[in-house]
Amino acid sequence: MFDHDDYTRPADAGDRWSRMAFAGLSRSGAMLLALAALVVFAVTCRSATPDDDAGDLAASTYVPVGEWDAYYAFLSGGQSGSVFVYGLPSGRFIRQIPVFEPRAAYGYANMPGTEAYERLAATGGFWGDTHHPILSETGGDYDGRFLWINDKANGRIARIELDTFETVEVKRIPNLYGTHGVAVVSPDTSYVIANGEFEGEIPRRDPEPEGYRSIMAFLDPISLDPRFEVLLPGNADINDTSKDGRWAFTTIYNLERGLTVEEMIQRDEDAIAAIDIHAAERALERGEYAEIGGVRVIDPEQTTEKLLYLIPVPKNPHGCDVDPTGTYVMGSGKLSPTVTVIEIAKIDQVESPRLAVVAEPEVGLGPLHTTFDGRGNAYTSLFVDSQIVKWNIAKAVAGDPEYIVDRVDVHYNVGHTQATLAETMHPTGEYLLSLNKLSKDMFLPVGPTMPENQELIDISGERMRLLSSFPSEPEPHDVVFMRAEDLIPHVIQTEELGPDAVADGESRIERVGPDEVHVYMTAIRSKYGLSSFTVKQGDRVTLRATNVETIRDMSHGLAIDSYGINIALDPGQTREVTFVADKPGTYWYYCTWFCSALHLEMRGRMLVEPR
Ligand code: RUQ
Ligand code: CUA
Ligand code: CA
Repeated sequence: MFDHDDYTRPADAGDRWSRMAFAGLSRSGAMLLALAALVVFAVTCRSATPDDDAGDLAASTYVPVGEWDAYYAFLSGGQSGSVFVYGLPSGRFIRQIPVFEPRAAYGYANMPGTEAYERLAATGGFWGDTHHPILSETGGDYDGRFLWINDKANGRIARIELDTFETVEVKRIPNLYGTHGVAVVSPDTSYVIANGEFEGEIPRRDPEPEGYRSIMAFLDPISLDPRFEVLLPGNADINDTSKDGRWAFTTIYNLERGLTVEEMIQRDEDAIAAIDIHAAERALERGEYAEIGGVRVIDPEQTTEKLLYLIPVPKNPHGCDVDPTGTYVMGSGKLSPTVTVIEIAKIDQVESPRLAVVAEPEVGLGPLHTTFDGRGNAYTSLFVDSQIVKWNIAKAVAGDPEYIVDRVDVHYNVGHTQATLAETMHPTGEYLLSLNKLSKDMFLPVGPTMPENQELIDISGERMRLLSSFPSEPEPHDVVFMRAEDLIPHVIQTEELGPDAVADGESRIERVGPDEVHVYMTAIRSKYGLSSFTVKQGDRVTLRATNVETIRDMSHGLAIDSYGINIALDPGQTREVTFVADKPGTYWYYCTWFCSALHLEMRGRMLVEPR
């Protein structure tokens, strides 16, 4: 065994300095310290969960060979532009769902002329910065239909169908600068909301910072086109919604409307903005909007009815989380060691929005996100302290000083944290994932940049138990879970042969014009319908291929050597690509999925005759 301590840079001497210092500091001193630590990253020591035997911990994540995990975990793939699917509790990596990037194995956006390729090209290109996966809900519970995810880098959002785990829609959101927070409007996914985190002039024209605004877009969940948008002061960061379809919330960390870091941390308070969706819908009916970029845009300052409430939250808050009962929305303080608890029913009933704040428990340094177990406890990630802190909501609201239940060290600098089904009205309170921004020396070194680290924590008991850790590509911001038993019935086994399918025995080549040919091809173990076809140099070739297998998992591919083509085919699937056969000679096509003992023999020739 390697002693990996030999391979690490020396850890900072000030182990746990931040929390110890915090204990003896005033709140404003702690805030400054938090700010400094946000920049330099506090370093803590790795520590196992002390009371537990390693064997017990291993046993609680062990899933026997051939058996299935209890949960799907959908992690945002960060700058990969994908969604990563893991099984939990084992931490098995199951699938990468390509969203904003091409992936040849699944025939996703890997060739010009395919639907997915053209969609990405038209909306901003072949990479993304995905942050927040969200799941469709019916009646406040996950219905297993769709997953949406944002692309902060290109103002986009995408929809994935969970029956096939495929990305089926990608749209750029008009008028929006940097899609960041996304959420479904509970309980029935009446909208998908998306925040533009960056502010700017709307519509985009010559830069004039005085007029900068940001936007929350209310999208049609299927088409992803905005039904309307609402202008906001400052910037819109992370969002969530109430459980009754009425309220959309977002944190704003820059009410200063500053352009530099220094300017953005001037004030002691920023806000959670609450948008009354029903009031916004009534404003639309009264015509109280401007049409900008083809979208109905509401300015809350111009409506007859009040629809925007700004509730003060200290200081540059980040996470915005509604508890499973829909009673509270919580802003995690980031530069303040607090979580601000707002009672949703009070927002439009109190004289000043400040009076809707019913608790502001101190939880530790750098609180970023809060999640829930459905038993009245909240779990807040502490970026600076590198901890998950468990606290009791009712006690905090009642002013009982004993609201902290437990803390667990994580490795290191946690951003998002999410408990199983915590976004629904029925969390299972079983596991929590800590998505840590730094792994430092946790894994085998792979150069100066290390993988990110997820840690699985058992939250079923009073005390948290850190069970396991597993790495991932940068940067898995956030995660959502589905119970395996809830999703499995939705997952398609094989595609139905469609009307455009090439039937068994009907492979052929047709010349349809002087320089235009159509090729129809079947694939089945272990041969193609045509063992060769001949075209003329310069022909436009439309190649349609069908995988005529009826057995699950019997995928085939059809890649053409040196022509940049790979048609990946699920069982039953038909796909088509058009290309110009501009190079003369012999070009083997071959199967890219290892499908049988004669997989290597599953090949044929495209013969391109010189003109
Ligand atoms: S953010 S680490 Cu893009 Cu979700 Cu909070
Ligand atoms: Cu078909 Cu390999
Ligand atoms: Ca601020």
